Amino acid sequence: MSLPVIVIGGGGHAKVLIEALRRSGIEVLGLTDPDPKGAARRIPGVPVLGDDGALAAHPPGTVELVNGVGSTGDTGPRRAVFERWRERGYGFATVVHPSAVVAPDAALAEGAQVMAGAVIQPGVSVGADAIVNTGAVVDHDCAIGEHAHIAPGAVLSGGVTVGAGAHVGTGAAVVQGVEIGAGAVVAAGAAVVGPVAPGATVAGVPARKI
Ligand code: JB2
Repeated sequence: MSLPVIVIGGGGHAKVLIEALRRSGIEVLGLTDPDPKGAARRIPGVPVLGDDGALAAHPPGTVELVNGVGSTGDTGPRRAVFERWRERGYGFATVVHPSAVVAPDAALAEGAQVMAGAVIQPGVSVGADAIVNTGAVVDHDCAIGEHAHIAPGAVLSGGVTVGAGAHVGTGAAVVQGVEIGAGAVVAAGAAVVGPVAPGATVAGVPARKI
């Protein structure tokens, strides 16, 4: 049986995760946020345990954490949350919305999050703490690095590699076999037809460095 979970963060991403967790029958003990009152307003119906100090009452092994801090380009703050609590011995639950289609041989690492309506085809690997967000399509044999974010509606054709911490924006399309470097940002709606260097930002159709 899976452990109950605590969600770190009380914003938009946390709200979406809590819906996925509840639909999956996973017990959500509550969430933490540096602004507990604001979080309670934003996400009604979920116990707000306080700021992250509240985790002291829930030691590693008694709960799993869910990283509710999302990202819109800079994946650093999200990565920092994952690494901080991992170092203190906590494990992170892998979250898959029941409406997602995930091939049986796809490999989802610790803390990976696959949101409603996403499709993950055979041979795909999704790294630790990475997000495949609402309605994104990840076709066969793609490799998504840790902490990367494939935003809602983005489409990766077969064999695409996304480096650690990279962000593929909402509705972007990436042709087959392309490599997107670590920390790169693909703007929303871009069409990526060639490699993207680590740390680069690309936008447009076809996508060019900006
Ligand atoms: O260290 C932390 C921490 N840092 C930020 N610990 C805890 N417990 N909470 C933290 N937070 C909290 O995360 C902030 O106080 C804030 O309440 C929340 C972030 O909320 P926000 O709505 O600004 O962003 P988000 O990360 O939930 O969502 C972004 O990324 C998603 C993937 C949004 O832009 C969404 O539109 C997007 N879908």
